[in-house]
Amino acid sequence: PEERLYLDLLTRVWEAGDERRDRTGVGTRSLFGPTLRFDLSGGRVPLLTTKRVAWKTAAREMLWFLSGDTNIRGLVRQKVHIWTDWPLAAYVRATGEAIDRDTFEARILADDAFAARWGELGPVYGKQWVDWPVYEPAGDGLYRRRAKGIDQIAALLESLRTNPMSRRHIFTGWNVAELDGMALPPCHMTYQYHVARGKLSGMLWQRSCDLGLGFAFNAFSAALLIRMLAQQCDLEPGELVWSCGDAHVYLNHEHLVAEQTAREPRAFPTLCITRRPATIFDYAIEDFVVEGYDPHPHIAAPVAV
Ligand code: DHF
Ligand code: TMP
Repeated sequence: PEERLYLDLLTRVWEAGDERRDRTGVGTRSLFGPTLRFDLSGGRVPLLTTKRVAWKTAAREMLWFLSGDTNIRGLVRQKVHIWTDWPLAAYVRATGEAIDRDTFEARILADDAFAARWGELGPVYGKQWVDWPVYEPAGDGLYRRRAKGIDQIAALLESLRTNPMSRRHIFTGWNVAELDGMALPPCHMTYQYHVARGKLSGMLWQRSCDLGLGFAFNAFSAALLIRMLAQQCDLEPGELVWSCGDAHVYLNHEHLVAEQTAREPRAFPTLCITRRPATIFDYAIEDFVVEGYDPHPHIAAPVAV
């Protein structure tokens, strides 16, 4: 099974990676520049089978990106907790208040002003993808922000439809001028697409990957997005090419590496999209069905904040 590519990378990074202190203080072993390719034909998606992956959580996150939302409230409402730790850490840093995750999330849900102040991740993925800010001259050497920014996703679909052979099917979250305001600078930062023989392939450039936690989500999400885009352009799915800068394993994920690499990978499942929504922005979680997913049990691992 194709999952071997991932398991081999996990092993290689763990055994041969450069051990270093990282931003989080946890420590990682890291290798630079791996590329993995996954075949999406027949509806197959790279959803890991050597541990159960919460693919609906990843799909909800992708829909949240496409909605342009950057506040965790929209995720917490759907019981998606994967982004809570960063606003929570900012809150604790700013106020010194000892508050647990559940209480923090409850306040995000209950209190509009609290959510607006503390649930915001800054101009991260969703903002840059569908509303990249544009400034225009307002006279006297001043610039004013245009009410509506650039919708990179709509522009991408337009270019896929009208000029499929283009080498410019790209969108990116890496807005250099706005990195400072983001809770985390984008990890899955640049996406490029390619049309050949009626198939849509996609490449994800990920600057930094937590192989034990983030990878499972990132690979599935990137494949899901290719599938949605392909459906919207009447193309068949081609390949996902995943290219990474710093590919690392956190030192406190040793148990995950040992357990997961000891397991026998199974065939990847298939993803069925049960409806054709009017636009890329109209998908709902109910539209996605994963078939033939038979994973080994989940392996819990701490996330480095
Ligand atoms: N920081 C680090 N250190 N690693 C990450 O993977 C990461 N990912 C981010 C933000 N910052 C990050 C956003 N994506 C989980 C998965 C993806 C994600 C953040 C967190 C996570 O905790 N996954 C667990 C639980 C999943 C669940 O809630 O169901 C897992 O076991 O997959
Ligand atoms: P960094 O900004 O110092 O690179 O830290 C970000 C960490 O989060 C790093 O371990 C990579 C990980 N990460 C992923 O692997 N995938 C993701 O989608 C996100 C948001 C983060």
